[in-house]
Amino acid sequence: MSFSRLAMVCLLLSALGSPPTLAMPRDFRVGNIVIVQPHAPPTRDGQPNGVVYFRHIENLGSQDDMLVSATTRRARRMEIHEMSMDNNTMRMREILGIALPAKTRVALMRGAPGGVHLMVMGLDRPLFVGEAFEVVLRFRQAGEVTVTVEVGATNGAAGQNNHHHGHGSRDTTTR
Ligand SMILES: [Cu+2]
Repeated sequence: MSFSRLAMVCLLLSALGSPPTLAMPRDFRVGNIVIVQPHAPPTRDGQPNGVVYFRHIENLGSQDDMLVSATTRRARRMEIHEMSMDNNTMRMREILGIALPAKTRVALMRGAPGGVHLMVMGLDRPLFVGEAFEVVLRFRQAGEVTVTVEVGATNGAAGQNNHHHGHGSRDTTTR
């Protein structure tokens, strides 16, 4: 390959590597914990709460770990939730943490078994597609890490924010 062609390829690659507007979810690491693609669906005007999902969180270590808390400057507080069926009604409740067994990858996408997610309670303003915000995650063993959460329809389910019951939104019942 000639030098100029190589230079061209490099130019193309660097152009691809830095998309100016369309942000892609990224991966983060702290100790043996890898946090893959933190993302959040957009929220509507007046909707007080949002949700953060991950493609997965993986524990590469040989010691069990647990995600025990999360915080963000964008909201009053965050909680860890899981979904369950109760008399044909989907409910969610706060749990103490997300278990991350050694050498295991835990799926935390919308619709994944268990329906575990991070709830962002009391947003300062709506989450818009294309923006990003920082969340600090605390793991019992691995410690603390700041991740960037991309807002977008990364799960192919845009506009379906109404699986969240009982958190102050009026229109939470599924029609
Ligand atoms: Cu929730």
